[in-house]
Amino acid sequence: MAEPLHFIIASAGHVDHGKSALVKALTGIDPDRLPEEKARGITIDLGFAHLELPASAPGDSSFQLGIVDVPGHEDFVKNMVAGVGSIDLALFVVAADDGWMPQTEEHLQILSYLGVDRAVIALTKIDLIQDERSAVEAIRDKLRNSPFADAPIVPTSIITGRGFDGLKFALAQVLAGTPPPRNIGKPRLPVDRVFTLRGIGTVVTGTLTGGTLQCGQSVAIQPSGKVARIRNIQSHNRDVDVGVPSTRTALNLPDLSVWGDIRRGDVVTLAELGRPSEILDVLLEISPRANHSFKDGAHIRVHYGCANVRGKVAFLADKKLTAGERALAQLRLEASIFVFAGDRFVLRDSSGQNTLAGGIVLDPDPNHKLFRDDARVSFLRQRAESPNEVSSFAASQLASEHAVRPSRLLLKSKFSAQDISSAVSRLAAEGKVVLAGEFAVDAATWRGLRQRAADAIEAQHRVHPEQTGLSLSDLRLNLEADLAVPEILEFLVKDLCGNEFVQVGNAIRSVKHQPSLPPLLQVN
Ligand SMILES: Nc1nc2c(ncn2[C@@H]2O[C@H](COP(=O)(O)OP(=O)(O)OP(=O)(O)O)[C@@H](O)[C@H]2O)c(=O)[nH]1
Ligand SMILES: [Mg+2]
Repeated sequence: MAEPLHFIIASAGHVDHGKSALVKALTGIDPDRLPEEKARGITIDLGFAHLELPASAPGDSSFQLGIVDVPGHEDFVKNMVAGVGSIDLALFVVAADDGWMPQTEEHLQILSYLGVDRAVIALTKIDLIQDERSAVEAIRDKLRNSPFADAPIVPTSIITGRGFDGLKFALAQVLAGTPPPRNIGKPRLPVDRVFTLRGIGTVVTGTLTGGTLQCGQSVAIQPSGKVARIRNIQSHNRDVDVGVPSTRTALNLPDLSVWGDIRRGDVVTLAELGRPSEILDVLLEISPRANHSFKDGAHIRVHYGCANVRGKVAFLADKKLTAGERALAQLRLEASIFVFAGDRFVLRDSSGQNTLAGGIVLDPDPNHKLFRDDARVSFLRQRAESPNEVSSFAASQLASEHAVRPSRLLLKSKFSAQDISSAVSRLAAEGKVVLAGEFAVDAATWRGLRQRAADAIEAQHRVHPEQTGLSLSDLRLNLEADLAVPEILEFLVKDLCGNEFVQVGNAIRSVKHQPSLPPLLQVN
């Protein structure tokens, strides 16, 4: 029997369309847990449940699903966005009697911005209408030109019990074609709840992605950088030694206080995965379905993971972005955030009323001053063209940083160390990168260094023909300003000595050079 596969799904859709009732009917768990939610009959904050689904075909894996139930009310869209940051599939809900409504559309756009391209559509409250065919057709029509255009639509009713088996079957079918969650050795858990339990201490929950976390392990809390040790891990209410990707995960972090040490929106990760940033270079897009534009310099709120921060947009070239357009931009934030290259985010207006755009991080650690520099622009264009291409990311990083240890390359990215080192080997085989000991050096940088070294040696021969050549210490002095890392000089010398040059003791000379007296001292 194959191991069960873990996936995270989230409900989405307009207020009162039956999302929480559906989650309860599917799982037996009421996701509305706050007294105020019970009193008002609406969801305010995220709710959670879990479900096991049998395999869709004999011999296949079964599924363990973590379910996030989101609020549909327009006042709580920010909570909705916090719930759908790391999901594999949307349980997209439209009430048959009410049809397509404003937050149905807004949630659809948010999901597309975050790259969620799989869904099962539940046409709820089917007991309240007569003309089922027209209702299904109307939804299909609205889904046209969206990532969910071909998603199954399943009519359901909590009154008659109709549709739940069909819904589970549809979920299993779509998930059977969904790539299993990736373990790239870079665990991140965006925190969605923080609480304290008597005798246990601080507990945080979230959806773990990108890697595993273990009991006893030391973790970093970003953006503060605080360090803590995991005492205990639970997944779906069971103690586990190791938390795995795409599972709802609770971590007991007794070293931290709920008063100030950790809060919703923080990310639990590993200290070696880098620092947070306040400036991001990004590719922005406005959905072709949107009915607004926005301008250079706009004040916005960036929603990523379970957090949001205020900031300002600076477009690279454009002055205005309208529906269906994309643009390179820089986000300048009021607080630092921990994101990776390749992460997706949503921009909402600063008052939190409207969803404006979405985007993908191209560089989480850009140089603020170089934003409009030509080399920088081509770097960003290259990444924007293929945001999932590890080779293109590695090549552009090397072109910009010149020489990097492969183990430090693209640390804050969604590529595994293995993906990155294979990409570097490929680039080396193609002659785009030179491997110099522990460093990978951009080939153009290497050629430049080689040329400058050759020029310096030839100049030495001209000025001091009586000497053996240029001493290695003088060569180092000559190249100091251009050597991205001093350690690569040794490899440069080896490379030079491969053909036109030769090392003699502590000096390097051209193979053609024969020491002779300077012209002034030569006697005819
Ligand atoms: N007749 C009928 N009523 C339903 C059905 N599903 C849900 N309801 C009712 O619709 C109302 C809203 O249901 P909820 O599940 O709270 O809706 P929701 O989408 O979670 O709402 P928010 O979370 O606030 O956005 C409740 O009174 C439910 O009993 C259904 O299939 N048929
Ligand atoms: Mg609800």
